[in-house]
Amino acid sequence: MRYVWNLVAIASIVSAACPYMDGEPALKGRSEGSNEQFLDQFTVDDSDSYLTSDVGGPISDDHSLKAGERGPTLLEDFIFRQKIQHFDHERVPERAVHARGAGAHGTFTSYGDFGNITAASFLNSTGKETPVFIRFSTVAGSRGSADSVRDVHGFAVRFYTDEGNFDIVGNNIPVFFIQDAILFPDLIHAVKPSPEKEIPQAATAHDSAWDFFSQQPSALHTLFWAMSGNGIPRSYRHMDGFGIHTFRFVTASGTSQFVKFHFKTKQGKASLVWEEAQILAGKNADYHRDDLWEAIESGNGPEWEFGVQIFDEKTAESFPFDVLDPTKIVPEELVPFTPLGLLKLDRNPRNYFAETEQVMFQPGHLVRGVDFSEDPLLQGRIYSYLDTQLNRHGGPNFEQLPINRPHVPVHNNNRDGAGQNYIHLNTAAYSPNTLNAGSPKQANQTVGNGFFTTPGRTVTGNLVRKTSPTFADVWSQTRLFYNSLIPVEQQFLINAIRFETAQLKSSIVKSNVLIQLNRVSHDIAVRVAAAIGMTAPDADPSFYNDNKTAFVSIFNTTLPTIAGFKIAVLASVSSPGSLTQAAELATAFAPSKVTVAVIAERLVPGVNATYSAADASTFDGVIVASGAESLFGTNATASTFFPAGRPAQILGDAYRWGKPVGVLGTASGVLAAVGVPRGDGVYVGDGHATGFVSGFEGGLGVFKFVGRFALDS
Ligand code: HDD
Repeated sequence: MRYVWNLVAIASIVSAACPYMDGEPALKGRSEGSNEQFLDQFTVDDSDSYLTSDVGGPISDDHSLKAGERGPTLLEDFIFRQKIQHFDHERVPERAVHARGAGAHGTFTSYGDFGNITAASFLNSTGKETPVFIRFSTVAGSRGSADSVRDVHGFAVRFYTDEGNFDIVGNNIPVFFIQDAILFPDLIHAVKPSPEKEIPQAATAHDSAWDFFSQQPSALHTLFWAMSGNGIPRSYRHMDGFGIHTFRFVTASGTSQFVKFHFKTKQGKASLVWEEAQILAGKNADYHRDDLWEAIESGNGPEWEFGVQIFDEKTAESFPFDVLDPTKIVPEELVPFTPLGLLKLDRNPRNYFAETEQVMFQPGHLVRGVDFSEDPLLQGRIYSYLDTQLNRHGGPNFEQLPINRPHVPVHNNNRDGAGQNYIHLNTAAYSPNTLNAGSPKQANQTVGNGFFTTPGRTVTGNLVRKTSPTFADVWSQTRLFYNSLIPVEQQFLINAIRFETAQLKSSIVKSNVLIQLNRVSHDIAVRVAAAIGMTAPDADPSFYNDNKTAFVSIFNTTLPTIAGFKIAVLASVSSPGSLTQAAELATAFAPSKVTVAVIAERLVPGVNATYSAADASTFDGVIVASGAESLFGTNATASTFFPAGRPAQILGDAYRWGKPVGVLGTASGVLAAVGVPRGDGVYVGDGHATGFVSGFEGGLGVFKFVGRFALDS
């Protein structure tokens, strides 16, 4: 038997767990290593081992202990009881929100020494590396729901800094639905499936959600972002992340400024279209987690530039909105983005439960140099996350789980509790003490490099249960967002609202929705009303503005990289030439890190998937190889290997969903057969890959050919 916690690993666990051992703490400086190195000490390798009980003795557990071969199982069968009991307790409560998600490890590298704006140590020198773990998620769905549902997406980042863990628990949308944390249970109850039927899963296309949105119009701005392409990103890699609230950066000497945290994707922002996202939810419910996993495994780990919008409190007072209101962005025209470093994900978790499921983020995980603002949504979150972790873990020691442990030693007087891992040697677990020479000592701004609240941060006021009047205008920035989209994005947004509101049963809710939409734009209200058999209220120009901001549109850019994209080459086993050409295409696309999946009727060498399994929604582009044309059009050969018309459907869907499509050599005739007109994003090659490939790569960078989508006249 070999239980592979080797002696070195055990020694480091012991020293990690015993912060009061003689000499320097063993983990000091470990944050310079990767998360992988840190977590190595907790891994279990079962190779070449015998099965043991939970307490280490070798056993066999493939039969229960019975009184006779046909007899009952005996109470003395501790092996049976241990195995079944552990199984019975395998699940922990899923997250109350953001239950569905995927995570990965990586590294943050600081661009410089930013000591002039923050005392945060992970930003104090050029090239300084800090391990990170990010978990992406959707909000409303259960743990087993589909990745491509329409939703706000979580973007939670943990920096394992050398002064403790710092979490930014953000979203891919820079604003939030409500302005006061006390409304969060109301928001979530309205959005989650109905209590009696638990329907619909992971969707807001139901009455209670829109009842809440229209009664609580602070939700409109976030709702508009979610109904746009931001609600259905191409992948986790293709979305930005935002800290949303205003925070403070504080320097070592105590001067502070407001900051907004941003993570800007280096892959470019890209979005699915709605029908494609819906079909994808059935064809590959794990699409986003697959994409992230594959990108990292193939060496194309995604990157984000981390930075802030930084401004002093006096400047904030000049803005026509309140920066403490989480339903507002600070347009980059007012305060530009200051890049601080690069974040790269490069390692997948080795155990989903231990790492991704047990990571427990908290907005209250702050480090020296960062402070809260008075945003009432943020204030409430500081409580809720700690509380929910207690519920999920069943006790207060969840910070000791490997994925949650800081990479620096923990010294405090918190003691005991379920699942206590540490063997504390200090018997004077209180402060002040003399029996342990006063340790652990209090650390603050000047002593011990401690966390400190911004000096001079003052608040005054009467106790009130009210929203600040400075939070009252919830329509102007909703309209600012809408104005800043290109026409096809505006159309998608309107179509999304049409799709959702057409499923509402209550005409009162529908008319309340129209009242609110009309305060954003009369045009939107009219266009939605037309789809749901209602009449829009009269225009109210007192609400309207023509302002625009850059950086919010998704569809008007070309992606900076297509690495990690996947295209389908449609081939036929009855045309060996088409398979050869597919293989040539795979080689030709390899330098741009685009993967080719060869699709054919059946699996033979060189074919990656069958027509019955393949679907256009899972590919970023589709090419028909020369020789595969017999599978298309009215004379297509019937086959028992796939549903009738599937090859044509893959090509046609790809075109309808705005993807680049291509045909080579003798397959060029299939365009007409499938009803795909020649035009932007339709590539026709003479039978050879060369010039064709670079054109097609350009099409992948365009990603969505927006001219193919209809606009309201
Ligand atoms: Fe929250 C999870 C993001 C408001 C209460 N939230 C959670 C996660 C993300 C966010 C990304 C998943 C973290 C992970 O991957 O483990 N939440 C936000 C953002 C908000 C926000 C960006 C507004 C700006 N949340 C918010 C409020 C409350 C909560 C106002 C309660 C008062 N959120 C929770 C929670 C969760 C959570 C119930 C569920 C699981 C967890 O905390 O760890 O406590």
